[in-house]
Amino acid sequence: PQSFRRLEYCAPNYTFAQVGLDIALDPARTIVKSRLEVLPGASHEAGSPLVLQGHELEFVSLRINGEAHRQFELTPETLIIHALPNEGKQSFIVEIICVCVPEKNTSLMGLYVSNGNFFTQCEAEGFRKITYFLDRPDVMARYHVTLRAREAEYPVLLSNGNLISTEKLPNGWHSAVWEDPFLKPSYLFALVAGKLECIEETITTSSGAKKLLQIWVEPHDLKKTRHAMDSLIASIHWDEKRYGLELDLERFMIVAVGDFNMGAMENKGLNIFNTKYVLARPETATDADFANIESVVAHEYFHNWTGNRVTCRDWFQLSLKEGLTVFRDQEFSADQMGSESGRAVKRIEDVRLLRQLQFPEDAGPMAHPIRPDEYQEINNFYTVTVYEKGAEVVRMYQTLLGVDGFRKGMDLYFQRHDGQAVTCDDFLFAMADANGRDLSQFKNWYSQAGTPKVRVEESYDADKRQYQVTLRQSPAVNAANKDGKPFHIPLKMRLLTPADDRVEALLELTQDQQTWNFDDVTSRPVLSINRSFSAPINLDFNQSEADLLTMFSSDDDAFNRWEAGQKLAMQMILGNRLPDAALIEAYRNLLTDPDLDPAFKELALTLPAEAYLYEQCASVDPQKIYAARRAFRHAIASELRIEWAALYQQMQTSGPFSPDAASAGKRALKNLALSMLLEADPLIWAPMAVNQYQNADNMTDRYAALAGLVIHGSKSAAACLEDFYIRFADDALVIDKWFALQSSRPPVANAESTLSDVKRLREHEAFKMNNPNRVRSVIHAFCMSNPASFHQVDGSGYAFWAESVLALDPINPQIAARLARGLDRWRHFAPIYQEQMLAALKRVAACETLSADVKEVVSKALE
Ligand code: HT7
Ligand code: ZN
Repeated sequence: PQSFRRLEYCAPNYTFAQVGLDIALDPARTIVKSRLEVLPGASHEAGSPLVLQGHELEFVSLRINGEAHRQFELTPETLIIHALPNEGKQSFIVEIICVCVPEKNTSLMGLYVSNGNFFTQCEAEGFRKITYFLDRPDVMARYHVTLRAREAEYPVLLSNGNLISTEKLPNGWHSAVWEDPFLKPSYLFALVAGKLECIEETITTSSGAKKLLQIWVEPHDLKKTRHAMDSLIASIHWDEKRYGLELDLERFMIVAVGDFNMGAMENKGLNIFNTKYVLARPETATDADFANIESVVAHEYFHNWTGNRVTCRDWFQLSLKEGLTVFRDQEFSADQMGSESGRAVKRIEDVRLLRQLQFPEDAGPMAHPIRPDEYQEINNFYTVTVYEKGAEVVRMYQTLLGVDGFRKGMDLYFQRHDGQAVTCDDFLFAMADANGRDLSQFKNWYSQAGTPKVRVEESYDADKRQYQVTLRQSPAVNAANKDGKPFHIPLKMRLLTPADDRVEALLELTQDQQTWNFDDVTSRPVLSINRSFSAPINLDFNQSEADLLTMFSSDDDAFNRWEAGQKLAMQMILGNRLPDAALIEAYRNLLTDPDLDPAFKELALTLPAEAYLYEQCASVDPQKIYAARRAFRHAIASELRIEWAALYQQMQTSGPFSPDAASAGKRALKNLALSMLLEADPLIWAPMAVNQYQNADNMTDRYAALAGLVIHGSKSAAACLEDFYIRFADDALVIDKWFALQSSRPPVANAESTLSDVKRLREHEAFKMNNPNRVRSVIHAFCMSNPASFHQVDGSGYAFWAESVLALDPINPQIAARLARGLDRWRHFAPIYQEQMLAALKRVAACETLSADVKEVVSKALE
């Protein structure tokens, strides 16, 4: 298979000044006419051909400067045009006509049909499925787009930028002309056509300009768009206030589509969203859904500057826009929480996700630096490493430079690079230059994979009242990280002493080993280090359980307070121990503390996920870990049953539903209490859960009650599941929840296996193999989010995985490749599991017609 390498980057030999597109939309035969004003590019050599990418297109004709042109070659992936009139610096016009077939496009890349409407997805390399083009992000052009379609079926015609004109055409057709005033790469092109309606708002931005905001959905979904609109308005104001960045278009549109490979897409002025990240009403969406919508709307909006105005030179630089934009959306969501403790809750949630998903990726066969050096299929590199670790790297600039220093860096970045396609180095130089700092060692974060480990050793001299800490870093050594150069690691720390000595510092660990001394420390302190998770590392620190308990009850850094509790629980679970009396007492004190944020309590009493526990083991036995974790949970549930019952009452909310952070936190703690009560005494508490299920006025509470009944194997679960399906049969996103809940059910004593349920769900009339959300809610939920049911010693879960990857691949390689990642870490498991996983991997690898996407994943797993 072909590999692409970062260091082989060549500037384009041609570029486009203007792109004219005339697209006659027809599901069976869409005719695309392009008119390209071509100029010599940075690497132009006289006589060189113009090589355009094109994929699954029917070529019709080629003209140059108005004349039919016959000197060209067609390959399955390219149109190579020779004998061009390009001597000197003059531009020439290339006109191409080609045809694509949207109704047959199940990959959901390029132009496709979803529920009778047309949509596009061009990032990363989908534009070449619409027309022949220099489909690379460093070719930026102005687009003038004419859309044509039958008016009765496609009354709405949208594209990027400003609407210039509309026209009625013969035979029931109509057209719309759109012009985007900004330079953009092809991956930001979009069109939408169909029977859609919108809600709209006009807002005034910081310069006093009026802007039109629209959210387009299928008519029956209009009532579910308010939260997305509020989130968009909040995002626009936040970007003005925090970064001085204003919306640059007269009109900004969001469109929701039910068939979509990812969360959303930041096409210039025409963001296209998975319905999951737009549609919400209290009766159908959970608090988590409301929060996700807010953050995804913000993320895509923030791309308008970090991604669109300044874009990536090549796809190796993906983290330039994604890491930065995730950091921005994290900061936005933290600010929306409305309190300091809310900010900490958001930070804990983000770190939890990073450690559950990114740390394993960084330790497995697909490990790559946030700026990868090589790929076979770029779609496989939209990873938690590029996104979430990338965001951590951006956060470290802010930790090192301060919030003001970071802002200066951002200002310089836009001053230097607005309208350009640039690299991660350009971002680093802007940060360094704006602050007069040498960040050359910081570059290692971009080039080395793996989670660094930092070992902590400490000593205290009571006579001298001196405390000493030594830190040693060891970059993870793996295939993707051969050099193992030391990172520049910012570690926030504080010494906790009864006298509150207020010793606080930002330690910059830049060498393999460094020692710091602190004077006037009145007694042996407890070291609180990597506060707020200031660096994405693993700490190797043998802190005593007594010190961890001190931190769990009193660290003023909420992240480290939570972390101490996680560490205590983790050590006990992995040692197959139950919580001891001291820990139960600490839990009790925390749960009954009237001053603590309920959302924080919920996080503190939620045990580390199985995926994170796996990371602490040399050889994983999923069944043993599940049993130990479940026993630990059962003990917390039983020992604290009085507290749980009290909390269940105290955390009831009154008045109309609001998704704000404080109300959501109360619901989260109430529903954790319900789940714990079911864990402790399922027969006693099931009626209360059924009551909550039946009487809830919002999806958070209804779903939590249903999940509690299903997970704890209650007899009432079946009837409630049936009721849920009938109640919400018309709402695809809620039916996804119904599927996902059953597929992610952990093993229940005396019940049929979850796998047999999943196989039955796959035959359900509402299951659709072509719809990514539905597939994710059944297949991915089982294989990727239900470890205790998936990892069976008989290999039945893995056989199902192999079957599913092979079935999905011809339909949608991206979705299949995500699933293929499910066995990445096979070498990390106990031998009895390994053998079965290997057999399943080999079965997939043996398929001769695998997509490049799946092939890359399974061949790296088998390397
Ligand atoms: N930038 C967007 C990436 C994306 C995408 C990539 C490949 C295939 C389909 C896709 N849909 C969206 C999403 C984002 O980070 O905002
Ligand atoms: Zn993004």
